[in-house]
Amino acid sequence: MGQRLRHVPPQEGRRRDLSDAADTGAAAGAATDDEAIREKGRLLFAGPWGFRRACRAMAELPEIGPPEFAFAGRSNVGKSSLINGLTGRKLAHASNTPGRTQTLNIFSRDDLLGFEDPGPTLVDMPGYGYAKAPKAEVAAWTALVFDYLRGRPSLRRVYLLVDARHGLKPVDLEAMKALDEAAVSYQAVLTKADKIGAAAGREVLSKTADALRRRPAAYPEVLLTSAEKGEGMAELRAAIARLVG
Ligand SMILES: Nc1nc2c(ncn2[C@@H]2O[C@H](COP(=O)(O)OP(=O)(O)O)[C@@H](O)[C@H]2O)c(=O)[nH]1
Ligand SMILES: [Mg+2]
Repeated sequence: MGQRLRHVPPQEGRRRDLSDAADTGAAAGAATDDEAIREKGRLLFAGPWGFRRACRAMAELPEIGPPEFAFAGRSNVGKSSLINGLTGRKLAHASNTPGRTQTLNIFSRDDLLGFEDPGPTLVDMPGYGYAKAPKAEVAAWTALVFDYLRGRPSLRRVYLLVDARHGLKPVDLEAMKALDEAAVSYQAVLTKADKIGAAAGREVLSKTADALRRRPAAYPEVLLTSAEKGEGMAELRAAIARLVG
C-alpha cells in the first residue's frame, strides 16, 4: 500500500540502500521509528479537534505559538474534506460551491486548550483558481493569504492539494512560486484518489514529483489521498506528527 500512496524520489531510495548495506540494524530501527510515528499521528488525530476561529486579518490570528499546518489549493480540490478526513470529524465546511472559504479557518485540539503544549494547529485556507477575473487568479488568493505565508513564523508546512485527476495546473504553479519566494516549506498532496485507478495514481504521483524536483521549498515526497475512502490519511497524520517533534 505504501507504494501506491507515496512517491519516494530515487535518490532517497539509494541513500536508504546504502545505509541498509552498512548496518542492517539501522534499517530495523527505521521501520520501528516509522511505526512509532504512525502511532503518534494516529493518537494526535484521534483526540477531539475543534474549530477555533475564522480570521479575516492577520490581527485576528491566534498568538504565535504552536506549529501550524496550512491546507492550500484550488477551490473544490478537497481542502475542507481533507481536514475532516484527518480528524475524523465534520469540522471544516465542505461544499460543492467553489470559492466559499474566504477566511483562514483555525482548528486545534479541544482538550489541549490552555496547556503549555496545545498541540499543532490546522489552517483551512481560501482556495484559488476560481476567481472569475482569470488574470488576477492568484492575486485574488487574497492579500491575507500572502501576509500569512510571508509573516507567520509558526507556519511549519503548507500542504498544497492537487486533484489527482487533473494534476498540477498553471494556477498551482503560481502558488508554488509564491511559496518558494516566501521560503515556506510545502508538500504536494493529491486528492480524490478514489476517482482514478491505481495505474493513473502512480502516474500522477511520479509526474507531480518530477515537477516538484527543482522547486526550492518543495518537499520531494508526494502523497496520494482520498478523504472519502480514508486512503493516505495515516501517512499524512504521520507526516504532521513527525514535524510536530
Ligand atoms: N470522491 C471524492 N470527493 C471528494 C474528496 N474530497 C472532497 N471531495 C468532494 O469535492 C468537493 C469539494 O470538497 P471541499 O472539501 O469542499 O473542497 P475545498 O473547496 O478545497 O475545501 C465536495 O463535493 C467533496 O465532497 C475525495 O477524496 N473523494
Ligand atoms: Mg473548503
